[in-house]
Amino acid sequence: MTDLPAGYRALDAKALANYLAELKPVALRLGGSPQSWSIEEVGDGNLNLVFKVHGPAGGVIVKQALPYVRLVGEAWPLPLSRAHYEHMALSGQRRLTGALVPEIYHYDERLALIVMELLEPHIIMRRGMIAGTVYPKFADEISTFLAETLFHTSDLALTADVKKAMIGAFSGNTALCKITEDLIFTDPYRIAKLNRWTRPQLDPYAERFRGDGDLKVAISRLKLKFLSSAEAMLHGDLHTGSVMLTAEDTRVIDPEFAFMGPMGFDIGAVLANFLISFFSQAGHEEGPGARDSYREWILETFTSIWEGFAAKFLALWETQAKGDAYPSDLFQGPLGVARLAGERQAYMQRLWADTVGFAAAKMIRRILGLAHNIDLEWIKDADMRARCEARVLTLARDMMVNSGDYPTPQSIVAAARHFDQWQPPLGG
Ligand code: SR1
Ligand code: MG
Repeated sequence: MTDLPAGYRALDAKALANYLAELKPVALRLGGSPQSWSIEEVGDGNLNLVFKVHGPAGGVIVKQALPYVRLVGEAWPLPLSRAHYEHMALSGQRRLTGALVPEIYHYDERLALIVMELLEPHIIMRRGMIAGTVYPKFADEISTFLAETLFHTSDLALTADVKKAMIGAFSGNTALCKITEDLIFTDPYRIAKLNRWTRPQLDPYAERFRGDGDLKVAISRLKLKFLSSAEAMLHGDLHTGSVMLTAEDTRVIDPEFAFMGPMGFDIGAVLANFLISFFSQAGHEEGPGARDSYREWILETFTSIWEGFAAKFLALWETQAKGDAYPSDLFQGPLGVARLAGERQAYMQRLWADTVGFAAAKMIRRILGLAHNIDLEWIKDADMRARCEARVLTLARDMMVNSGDYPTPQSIVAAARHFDQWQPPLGG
């Protein structure tokens, strides 16, 4: 176990009530006396404690980091400092996107604890998509979140000194980055103790991926980019479990994996989870085809997320480029303006290619690695689940190795439709 800082203790409901009673603004928000508060531990993520607290006047969420990985237990220590990075990222995202992230009411570095806005009646997006719920505003809101957070923390918007200070500020979040480096970019492609998959059905896929030289080169290039490309402040774990929403309101939560990394990693995370959801629908629909219109919504939204992001990011670049990259002195006059416009298009194409690769990596890790998604895990029939998973794996492998075949979101949508009809061979 890592050494715990003086004063740290993991809180239970009673200790939390006593603690919150001393935080006057929070106690006021809850109203009544601590005895009248209901406190429920609701954490269903892989790492932390999460408490929902209701009082007669209102509610709050309290998130506390544990000194180990909750999913695995005390045998896997994890620094409490992740709460510091989460708090820093959440504050930055709030400043940049307003109400697209929850409001923070209190932060306690010693207890690695954040008190924040209770989001009700919001639910975790992944659960909503398993239930087949349409979120008409999501593409617009998540593309705004991505464009604002990525643009404004990049060299396009920041001067080099400010950007480097940000790199410094996030540079200590190494343990969380290491989780990603291992679980996403390495373990699924080798024999690793924590890997798991639907067995025996996917045994041939797991074995093939471990022996696939082209795939291992492709994932290693992506890992190098993740390790070395400090383009912007990333959320770092932007899957559909990190989004709480209603049809009207989207909030991005849980940025404890935040660091300065390649933009495509965040965008790819969102898109990967849409593809996983798309392929999982066969395992959730009442009968074949019953979720067809929902499938269409997923694919339309997939395209709109990238297109919305690209349009908003380019608009920010055209109007708010105050950073040290692409100095305006070098792009004066009609010729210079035209060159810069062409370069912006080339930049977006490169960013799209990164996004496709990172999305593929995120799809594969959820099927062959440690941490899986309930979109697929909740499919009880193992053969059905394995068929859905084999489709995800097969598209993801092609996206990663033959990324040039996927120059647009529409090209991925077409491939997704194709693979959704495919009857994959299974092992066992
Ligand atoms: C050991 S943590 C496993 C996963 O949970 C988080 O949500 C991240 O995705 C991480 O990779
Ligand atoms: Mg999380």
